[in-house]
Amino acid sequence: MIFYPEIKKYAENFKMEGSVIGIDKIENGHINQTYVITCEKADGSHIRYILQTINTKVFTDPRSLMENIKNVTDYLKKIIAENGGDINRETLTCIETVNGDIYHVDEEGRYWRMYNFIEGTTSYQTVERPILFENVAKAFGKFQKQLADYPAETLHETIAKFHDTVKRYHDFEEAVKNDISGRAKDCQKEIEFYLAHKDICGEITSRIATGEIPLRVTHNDTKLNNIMIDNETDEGVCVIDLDTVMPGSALYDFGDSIRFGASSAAEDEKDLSKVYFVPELFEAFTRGFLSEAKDALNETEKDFLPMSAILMTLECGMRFLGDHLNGDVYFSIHYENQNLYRARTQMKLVADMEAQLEDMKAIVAKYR
Ligand code: ADP
Ligand code: GN1
Ligand code: MG
Repeated sequence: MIFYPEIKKYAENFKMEGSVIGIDKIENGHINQTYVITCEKADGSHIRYILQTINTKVFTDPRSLMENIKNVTDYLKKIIAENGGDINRETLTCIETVNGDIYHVDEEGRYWRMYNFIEGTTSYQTVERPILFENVAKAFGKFQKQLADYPAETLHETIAKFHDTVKRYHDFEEAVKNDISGRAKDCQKEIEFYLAHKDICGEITSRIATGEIPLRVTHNDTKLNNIMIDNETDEGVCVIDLDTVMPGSALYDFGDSIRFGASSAAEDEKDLSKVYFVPELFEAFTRGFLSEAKDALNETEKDFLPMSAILMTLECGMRFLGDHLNGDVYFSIHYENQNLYRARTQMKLVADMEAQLEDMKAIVAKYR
């Protein structure tokens, strides 16, 4: 365990049990800074917490964001308790500050928050076994069901037009046009690929506009490492990273999970021969998701499940490439050109899924 001594004083603003004996950093998220705080209690036992700084470049209204998370997790606790579940494990708990607040603002204006650590679980970076992915699908499907009656009008929109793929396309075009980092000349092939997909960007948004696809309370960032999976049972225990819970389409959650989880390789794999769409994983996820969500979804939503996977992957790829062109200002990178590598894997996956669209539709037909 590496101790980050400068972090201790921020942790100590929260009501923890025991005293801090260790601090680790978790590097797998692209947005927030995440630390694991280990405390020792008077009886010698240990308890862990998650301490995060909220990325205020991405979430410009952290107060509203934390209000959403507090209200959503309190609501989930009620539903979980009614169903005989474990409220301390099946959803996040916001730990209060010593002043009774849900976040702490430090001397530099950074926002900190603390959650309970979900013990006995793992957040996976790739699907190691198909059953894991089927269970993840069930957990995300269940999450949507639990929030089906949540008063959506009380939720703040933490990032406007988050999955508006048409807007994302225009942002990407801007990044290409401005080329502020001078990198466009080295990624012409990639730029052309994304620009050539303009026509499909509106497939979901246009149907939300007509009401064919309804808005629901959704998670909007359903990647595999945003769910904690039980080490013993492989069940999806707790959906985390609730920053983007807001009104959206169920298709965003389905599509984004496929984007990340139905890939053979890591999101930034450099060797594209190792990156391909895995239909068996698509099937496992579809089976799990529809087993939970089938009755709640309408026919148009079911029709567009395969397309949502293409669109969410395309959108994320445009965001990665746009960020590369903008000089890596949004997604954390750990080495040079990481966003370009990420954009390339998304291209490969989009192309694979386009080639297999009919097969994907046949899989959905089996379970819908
Ligand atoms: P980001 O927005 O940067 O992705 P996350 O909230 O997803 O931040 O946290 C990053 C990682 O930290 C997660 O992928 C997971 O591995 C771990 N993590 C976050 N919250 C918890 C928690 N409550 N218990 C255990 N691990 C957690
Ligand atoms: C970010 O926060 P994290 O790492 O779970 C991003 C998602 C992207 C994802 C790509 C708020 O998710 O939208 O799909 O990276 N989150 C935000 O890996 O922009
Ligand atoms: Mg995350």
